[in-house]
Amino acid sequence: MPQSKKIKKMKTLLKFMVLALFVNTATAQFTQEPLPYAYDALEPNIDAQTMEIHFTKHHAGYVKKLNAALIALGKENETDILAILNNITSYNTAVRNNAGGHYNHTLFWNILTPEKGTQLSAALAADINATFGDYDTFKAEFVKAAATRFGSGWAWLIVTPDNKLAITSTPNQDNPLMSDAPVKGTPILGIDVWEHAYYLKFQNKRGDYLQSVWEVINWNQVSALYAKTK
Ligand code: MN3
Repeated sequence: MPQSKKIKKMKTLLKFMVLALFVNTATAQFTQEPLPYAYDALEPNIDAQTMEIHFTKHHAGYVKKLNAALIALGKENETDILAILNNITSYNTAVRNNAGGHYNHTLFWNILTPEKGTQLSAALAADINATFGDYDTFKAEFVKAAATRFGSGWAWLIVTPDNKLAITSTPNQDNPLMSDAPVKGTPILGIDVWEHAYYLKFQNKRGDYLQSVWEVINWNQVSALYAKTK
């Protein structure tokens, strides 16, 4: 092989190596955990088509766009979603919306279950009674917060920094972990009230969706998050 051809070959190889290195560094890190149940597992409360679109299009889209937004900022090595949320005002809107979207949906999938008869722990039940009066009042206040959230957003049960339970709601993909949240705290329950969460089955009847989704909440998991947070 002539010398010039050898050099050309080496140059091409080098180009590929540099490209591979670049592609490797610019692959951001956030990924979707698998859904902990089948798309149709929450039927009839949440229909299979809604679950599938919600998981594979909406949530997947937030993850993809979060990674792209971090790469665009040269922050593709950031791997801690909580650190990002806690410092959200130092990022742009793309990171805000998509980091929120990723965190919120990951929580949402995990506090739902097809399992019947999950239970509030004694400690969480006692705190709910002490904070809201009784369980029915708690449910009514939560559903009201979710129903009256104007436009797209979320309703939350949180543990505040002073260790108290509180109900709050946020617009868009914001959440109470964000540094500029009006009511701050760690979510132990979050319900998605974006129309994409219910419109196929419930159309404009958000109230019917809220009653329905309430029946598939995993109270064991909410109680475990409460125990971990308190
Ligand atoms: Mn959603």
